[in-house]
Amino acid sequence: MKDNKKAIVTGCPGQDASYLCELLVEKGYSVYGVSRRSTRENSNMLFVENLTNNRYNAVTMDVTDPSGVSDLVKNVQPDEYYNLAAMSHVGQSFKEPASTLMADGMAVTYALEAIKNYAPNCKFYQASTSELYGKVEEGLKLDENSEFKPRSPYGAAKMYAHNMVSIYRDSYGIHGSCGILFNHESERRGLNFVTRKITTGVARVKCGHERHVVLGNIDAIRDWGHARDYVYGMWLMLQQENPDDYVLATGETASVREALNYVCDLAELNMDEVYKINPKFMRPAEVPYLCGDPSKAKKVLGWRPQHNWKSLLELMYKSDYRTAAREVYTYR
Ligand code: G4F
Repeated sequence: MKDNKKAIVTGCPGQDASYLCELLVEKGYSVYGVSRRSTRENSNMLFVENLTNNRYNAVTMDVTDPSGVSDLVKNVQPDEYYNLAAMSHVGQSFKEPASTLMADGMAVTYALEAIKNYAPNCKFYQASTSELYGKVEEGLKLDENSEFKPRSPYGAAKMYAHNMVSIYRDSYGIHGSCGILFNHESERRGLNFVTRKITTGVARVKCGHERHVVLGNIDAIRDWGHARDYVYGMWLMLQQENPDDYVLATGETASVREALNYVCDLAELNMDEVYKINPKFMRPAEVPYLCGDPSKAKKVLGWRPQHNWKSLLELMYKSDYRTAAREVYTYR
């Protein structure tokens, strides 16, 4: 690797950026970690900033501000740009469809324009998503050639971004790659995503802090892997000579119900006594089933996920249990 490669990483308060920044600093990059002022206090961000000393540069910027994005690219002259900033909660995107389009769609065009104009050799990674596929037949394993039919404002905005990367690749020769990532979770996952709601919720019930875990559609089926494995896949994509799109997934599925049951078993609790359903967590349109086929990433990138949904949930539950056990008892 050339001396002191430079990378811009957006979405720095998030789970994925925290793992990616750690990886890049470890590999000797100078990292410019972008976050909005309002999200700087997030614990993942502070964790990264503390850990990474002088190779990590915290940048406060909004990715929906085109002049901020182009100034950053012009000044930094990055070798790699990882676009992880997004309004990433699918359910919430129904409540704020227009701002989701700005953050998850338009911001990608601003980044691509900045790269085209000021750093045309910079390699670009776009966080695409399995939400692009929408409602598919159960049992199908989805790959890079499967049809995209998004069912949420989030999915639609991400589809626009996905198409723009391919357009800039074909039209201007930009090295832009999209990772079509299936659900990826970790001990750092936001508390409003279902795996973390389950692991933290069950841990809190076990410790007596709460009575129930309250969920929405527990019949949904997902392909869950560990975020640390997936950010390594992002990095691998940008080390290739040619840009391309890759599915990252485990190829295994479980329903939300199975995930909950598994975590309740770990906690030695009876699932039926632990959960409640609240329709407020149901979505206007659901994606009932998603399972990925990561064959291309395995073959071309040599990528292998180290975790499946069970080992992932076990790590998450143990971490959340340690936290809950330290908390003062609040419920009886
Ligand atoms: O954990 P989730 O909110 O993840 P979702 O919607 O699949 O999206 C995540 O993965 C995508 C990759 O495919 C990313 F692009 C996206 O940014 C995000 O990271 O929900 C998973 C499933 C859904 O079917 C949801 O309806 O769990 C169901 N669910 C049931 N009860 C719930 C709940 N989801 C949430 N967030 N909260 C619940 O109480």
